[in-house]
Amino acid sequence: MSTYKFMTAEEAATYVNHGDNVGFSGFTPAGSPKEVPTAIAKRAEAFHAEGKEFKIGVYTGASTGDSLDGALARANAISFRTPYQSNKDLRSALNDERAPYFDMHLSSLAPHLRFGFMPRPTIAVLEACDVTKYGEIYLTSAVGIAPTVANLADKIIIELNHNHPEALRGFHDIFEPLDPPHRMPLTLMSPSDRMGVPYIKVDPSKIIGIVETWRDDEVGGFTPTDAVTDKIGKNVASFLANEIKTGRVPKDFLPIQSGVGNIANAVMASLGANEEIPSFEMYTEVIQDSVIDLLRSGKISFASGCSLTVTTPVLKEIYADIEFFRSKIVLRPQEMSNSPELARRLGLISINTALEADIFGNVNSTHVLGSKMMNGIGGSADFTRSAYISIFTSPSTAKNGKISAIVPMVSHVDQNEHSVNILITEHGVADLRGKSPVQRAEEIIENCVDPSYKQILHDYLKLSGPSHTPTNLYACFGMHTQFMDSGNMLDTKWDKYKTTI
Ligand code: 0RQ
Repeated sequence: MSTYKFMTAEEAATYVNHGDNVGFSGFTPAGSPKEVPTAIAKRAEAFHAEGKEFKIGVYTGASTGDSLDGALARANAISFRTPYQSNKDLRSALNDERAPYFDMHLSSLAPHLRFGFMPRPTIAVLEACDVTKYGEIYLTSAVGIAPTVANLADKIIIELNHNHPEALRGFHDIFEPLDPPHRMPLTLMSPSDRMGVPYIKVDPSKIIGIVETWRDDEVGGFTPTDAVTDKIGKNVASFLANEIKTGRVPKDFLPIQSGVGNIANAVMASLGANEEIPSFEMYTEVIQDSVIDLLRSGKISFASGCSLTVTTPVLKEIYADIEFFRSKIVLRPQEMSNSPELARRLGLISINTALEADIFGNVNSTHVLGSKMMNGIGGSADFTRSAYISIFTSPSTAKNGKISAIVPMVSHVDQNEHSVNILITEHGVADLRGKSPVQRAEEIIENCVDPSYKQILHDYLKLSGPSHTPTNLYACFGMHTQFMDSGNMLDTKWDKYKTTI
């Protein structure tokens, strides 16, 4: 360690210049650098005050904390951003076209950087709990794309975060595959297998400086479970318990992947509480608070993820009991945690969240009214397309019932009807497997749609004559346009549209 130069975040930021592309560690606010990006944002503001340009391209694992995405967005310092975000100021910036954003599958980012599909990150800023003089970097609460950007960059800045204990060494399984045509199989046969090493190894001469910090991850809390999210969680759990009973899912169960957010957190709590679901493993990207409770109770026996996206009190509890968790958690690069090859081999049950779904089973998880980006597709499609069973959950309505989450046609497609197996709302479960579009529409309207919208959707189906997928191109966005006009989809009337019978 003494071989490296310790410096302030402000000094480290002077190595970052206008036009640079910077790769940051982290996945969600977990493991994302905090001091250096904030200092880069201040540097950008100083340049802008002098009338000079200063913008950088930003690569990270997924979303980050406010000290990275928020600070850079507010400083108007982002020339390009990928692959996922969830910060309100960055969301405004990209929706106002002030920060070009490329929403992409998380498993694809590291290989696409290596392939040269996007500009090479020349500087890497990595949060670490330890660095050896041999250039072995031990990461903190997430991995993300850190191994790839560390290898591709010419210069590496380490944020040494003393809030993460050196005892975290050993929690990571770092492996970077070769690229085609030399790619070999990822050899994991179960979520707890390992195939890499616990550190990133770089040429120590690339490490230009170490910035010390004691700042916590900026993981937000969760909205407490309410009647709707609780019912969604219970519906997921009883659906899966029934799949075990019928033999469609093996009786000792399969590994679970679960998405981000309040609903995902509630779903995991319900799975934990259902006595018909046996103890299970997770092979997922984000390990949230509810997973930690279930690891403690033994309901989850092992969790493989890309990040420990837990609130600060929960992270402190993990660190206080780190030897208990050592044999139960592994953190991997997103190229492994989100690998479609592994999702298919391990037989994952994927559970992700939709903003809206249509009556045929297409899912939109990213765009409000087709145009405003919420967060991004994240890893949802990495898992959905390759899962043993792919499940999407959503409350049946949003905005106090003025929006139906089930519509005639989604206003943006993230997952298509060919990949979505099961749709679950607080009202029930639609099993789309093996059903024609018309049968799927009946299943979804009957089981998932809020009662106040059932007739509107049944009537929509009558606007089209017999066809494989009865779509009326005049009316398919009628519920959306009604919301834009009156602020309530319940006002939708179909008689103003031409029928296509
Ligand atoms: O807005 O808070 O202003 O009321 O959308 O909804 O209920 O808080 O849901 O926190 O579970 O997030 C899809 C965004 C859900 C998330 C999404 C409004 C609603 C509310 C959020 P308000 P909730 P959650 C793993 C896998 C994509 C990536 C993914 C996500 C807000 O799960 O980003 O799955 N998923 N990755 O009111 C307009 C609709 C709406 C709507 C809800 N139909 N129209 N607004 N809202 N439905 C993770 C990673 O890959 C890192």
